[in-house]
Amino acid sequence: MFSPVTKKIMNTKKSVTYYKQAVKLMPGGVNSPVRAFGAVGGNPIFIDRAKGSKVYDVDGNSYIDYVLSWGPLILGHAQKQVISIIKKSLSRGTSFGAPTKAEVELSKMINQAFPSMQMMRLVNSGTEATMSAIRLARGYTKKDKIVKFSGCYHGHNDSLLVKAGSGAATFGVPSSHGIPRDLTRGTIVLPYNNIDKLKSVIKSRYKEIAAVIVEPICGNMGVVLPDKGFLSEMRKITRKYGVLLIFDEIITGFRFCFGGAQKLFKVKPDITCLGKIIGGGMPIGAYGASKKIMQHISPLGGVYQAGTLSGNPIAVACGLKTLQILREMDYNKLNKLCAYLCREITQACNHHSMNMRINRIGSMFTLFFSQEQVVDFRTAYKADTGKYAQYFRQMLKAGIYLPPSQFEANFLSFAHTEKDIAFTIAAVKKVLEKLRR
Ligand code: KE4
Repeated sequence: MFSPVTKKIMNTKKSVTYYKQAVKLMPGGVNSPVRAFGAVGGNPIFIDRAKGSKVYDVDGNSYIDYVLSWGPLILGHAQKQVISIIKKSLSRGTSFGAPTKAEVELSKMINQAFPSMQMMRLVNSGTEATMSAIRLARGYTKKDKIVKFSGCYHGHNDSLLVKAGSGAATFGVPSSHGIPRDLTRGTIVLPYNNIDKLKSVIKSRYKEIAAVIVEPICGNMGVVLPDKGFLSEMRKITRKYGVLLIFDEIITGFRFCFGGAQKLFKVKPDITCLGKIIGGGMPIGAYGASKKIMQHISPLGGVYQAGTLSGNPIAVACGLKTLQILREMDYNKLNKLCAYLCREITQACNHHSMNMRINRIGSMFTLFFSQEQVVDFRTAYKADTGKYAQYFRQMLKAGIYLPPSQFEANFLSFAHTEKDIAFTIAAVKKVLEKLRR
């Protein structure tokens, strides 16, 4: 393989040692598949600690971090006030299994930013949030079918780990072993950004369809933006035919404003799912809707959902402090810094006549190794993942920690400095020079 372009990473011997032990104990040596570096090759580095925009591996190497734990660390790692509130909260106990004041405060804060969430439930992960939202939609409408879009990921719920089956608009096929076909038959998978297809399926099958679930801005096929009118037309057709609209804002919630895509695009979903940033790096998820819909959730209604650690005091304290700080932050400054980085990367790509595309919104972006505009899963899938893997490995050696998959989003935090961005741009230029040869 290429020699390091900017020798920054001394060695990763301890990561290799831990990895050899880890693979004997955990599938792939990890607790979530994408962390295994399967898509980019090589062994994962083991992180020892993090601060601000950087992570430090067990061998003492430092990396500018664009993964940020897949989105939650928008304030940067180990933010002083956040750590202090966690310590304070810890001293009062870790979990009570009973309601607390902080859950009221966090729910109020979320409701201020997401008025469509008149009522909500705090849960422990994004997967739990979307799983509960689907069950709520089915219970509320008394209908069973769910529409999702290929390339959108909503966590590992059986009903949603589905790929387009033959005759895509008929029923979905499990995209994982261990899921009975009966659990995916109720899921219709359509192409993202194809409003005509969605309209025709809803017009013909609205009597069976409980809800449409969508990442209003995709992060899980890489960043893919909704075409102009896609979300507003989706809202119109679902409202007209009595189909609920679920926005999965687990990535987008509080990512580019003190609200979500529903605020940016002025499209109000029936149910919203949140996660990641609202926990500030601690395990959390949330789903919410109008009072009328949420009244169907137990103990008020017949849709059951529960959780031992739901609304956990430490996670809630961390999330509440994160949102309190975010409410005062200048998102424009962060978004502009990301725009500058992406402009410079684009210029570097053009300089080297590299076939690459960048999709960006706010402080999240994906660099696709593709000459084609990426507007859905079909076009995303054409990207040169082999080239991405080389780019990833060279950038890692240069001290830049990118998502270990072409089909993920890069994130900036408020802790990323202009110096970090300049260092990153210099590394990109050197790596692209190398890749061109
Ligand atoms: P969790 O269950 O992982 O907290 O959330 C699932 C989920 C739901 N909806 C969206 C839009 C998501 O992006 C996610 C999780 N995102 C992935 C990364 N794209 C988490 C990383 C991982 O799986 O390790």
